[in-house]
Amino acid sequence: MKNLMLSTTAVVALAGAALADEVRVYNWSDYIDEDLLTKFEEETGIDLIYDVFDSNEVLETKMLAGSSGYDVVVPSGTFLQRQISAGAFQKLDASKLPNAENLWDVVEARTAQYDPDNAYSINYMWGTTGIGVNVGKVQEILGEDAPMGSLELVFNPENMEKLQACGVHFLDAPTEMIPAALKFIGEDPDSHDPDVIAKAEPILLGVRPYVTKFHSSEYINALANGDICVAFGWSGDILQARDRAAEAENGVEIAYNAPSEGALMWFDQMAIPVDAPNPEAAHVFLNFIMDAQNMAQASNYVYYANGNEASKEFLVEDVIGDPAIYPDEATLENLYTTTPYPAKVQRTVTRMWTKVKSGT
Ligand code: SPD
Repeated sequence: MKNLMLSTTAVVALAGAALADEVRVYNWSDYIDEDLLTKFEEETGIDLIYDVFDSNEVLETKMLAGSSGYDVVVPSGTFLQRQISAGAFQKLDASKLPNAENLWDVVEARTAQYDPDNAYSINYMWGTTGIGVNVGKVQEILGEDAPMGSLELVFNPENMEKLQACGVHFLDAPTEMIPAALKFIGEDPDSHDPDVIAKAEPILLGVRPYVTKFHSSEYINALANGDICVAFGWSGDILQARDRAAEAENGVEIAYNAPSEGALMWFDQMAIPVDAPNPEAAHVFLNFIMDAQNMAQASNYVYYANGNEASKEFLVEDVIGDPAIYPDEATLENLYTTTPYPAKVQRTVTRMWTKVKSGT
């Protein structure tokens, strides 16, 4: 009788158990409910080694060098596309992923632009890049009508000069910050034309003196603790900062706004490296993640939308009902996506970013 109660995940796990007793996963920081990791080990009997990163560039360096030692990694769509072309991933074995029936065709249609037929990846989470504010502090400095939902807040030097006193973090992510600066001046954020991309440099250098730090994960606690008042960061991370501040009852009110001028929409995809030590266990992990209740538990914890339609009935109202997480039609129309830069343009972008960060 007991066997009859086994979930699909456990059945698939047992089938692969002889080959798979360890899985190594490399995911973004602050991106999962750790109870799910324990649940995976208990349900499948597979040991899980879970490491984190906060930069696509760091992950890409490992993927392109090979022999990362990881079984599952999570690049964003544009990076995934380039890494697929470089031969970094293996095709998924659909026969080992019965929970793929839970996936959401609307998201699959969008992720197919990076991974045709979604042959190499499944969507984990998706979100937007925008502005996190400490509402009280920003209004104290810029007044009640502070442009908290506009790129004016972070790219207009007059605002940034005033905000530097309370602290501003920018993502250390050139492929996000440069498109945002281009959007601010009305240029195509997905331009691959070096002459257009060059227009982002004076915008970024103009506010550089007022940026406290370029970092892609510290801003969560820094916002929550009141150590900074503005972060240009990722939607769910800023919403997690909002909750951490509320839990601490420290009087800090954090809000997230997708910029009114338009926000980047991105997709983080789980994929199996071509040289994964344990692809069997990797498939078991992906199938576990695609379980509707597991996926809902992850989204309910990290405040990011996921690509799993069946999970929606298990999402709490604070998540499924928040247009900052699950955008309504009007919000969706104001989101843009980007495509990978060709190698030569990428080098230009990397050089520009080094210059911006050093402030010279
Ligand atoms: N803390 C998790 C943040 C995940 C952000 N994903 C990166 C998206 C890049 N476009």
